[in-house]
Amino acid sequence: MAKPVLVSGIQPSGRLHIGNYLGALKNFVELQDSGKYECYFFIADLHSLTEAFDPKEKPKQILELVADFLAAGLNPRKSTIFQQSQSPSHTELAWILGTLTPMGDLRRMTQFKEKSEGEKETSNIGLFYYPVLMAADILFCDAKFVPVGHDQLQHLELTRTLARKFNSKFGRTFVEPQPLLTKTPRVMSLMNPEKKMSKSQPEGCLFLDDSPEEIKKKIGRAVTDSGSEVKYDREKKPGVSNLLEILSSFTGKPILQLEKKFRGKNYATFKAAVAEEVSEKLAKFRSKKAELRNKTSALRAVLVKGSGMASVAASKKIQEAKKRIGIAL
Ligand code: LTN
Repeated sequence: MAKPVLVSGIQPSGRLHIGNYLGALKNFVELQDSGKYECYFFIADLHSLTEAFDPKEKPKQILELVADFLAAGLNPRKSTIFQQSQSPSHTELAWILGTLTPMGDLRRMTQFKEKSEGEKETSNIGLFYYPVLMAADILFCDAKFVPVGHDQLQHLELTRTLARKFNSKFGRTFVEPQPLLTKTPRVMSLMNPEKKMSKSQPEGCLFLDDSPEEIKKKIGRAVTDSGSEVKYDREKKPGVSNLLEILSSFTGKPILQLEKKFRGKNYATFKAAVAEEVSEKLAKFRSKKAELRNKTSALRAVLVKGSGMASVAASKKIQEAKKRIGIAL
């Protein structure tokens, strides 16, 4: 029996932080290495054009993300690693799916509402159309599973609806995908634990390739809460809880066990332990990334090969869809 297909993507829009790693990349590697799936992982460069960007930075961001993929453990011999824009059938499929998508469905999308807030008429159409392109990313390869965070569930639901709609209108063509939710909850900013960790506030953000000194400094300065106990309480102790959550994700140990371990210890001791664990767990990533960073031709080669493979699958699928619709003569 053929293995079920799995697909996911990340936008190339700057350095990855531990939230991206724990919420996505770490999981991608585990799924790949489980050997249970035929995996596609891609650089969602077309999606990344919906936000402000500098064309001089874009190539660096793309290659940087490939290096992140490989340094984290994705392997082009096990997974198809590709660049979205290098598979033209993706956008073609998105057009067709768009003709089945009610405007109201896209207007209701939480991500669209948030990103177009206050600029209803000037925000770009790409932001509005984003979920349809995402549906094409998933449907082109008959993916059964899509590892995503909670914030993408609504987009995945639309993908399922579009697959169903197309199939019932034109005949069975697409597989209805299911989300594979990652266990990790939201990683919050070290400086403001009520807000999601984000690269736009670098002091509160642990980047994957931060040096051990930077990690130590940032965690040392992390906001803690009143009191002195290392206890998990998202409401009353958001700062400490966030650090416990991070420590738990990196060690795989339950929060309860960690609370016990740090009972009677002060915040400084706790923070030092978190910093040490995080920088040790990222040591392998750091050195692999440093090694890969300047090998741009090898990184390019990975994308060229993967994109070729993805293009073949996508153009087969678009051909099938066109036949169903009646435009392939
Ligand atoms: N929207 C996603 C990235 C993304 C994606 C996809 C994920 C684009 N296309 C298809 C899974 C499947 C994000 O920003 N997290």
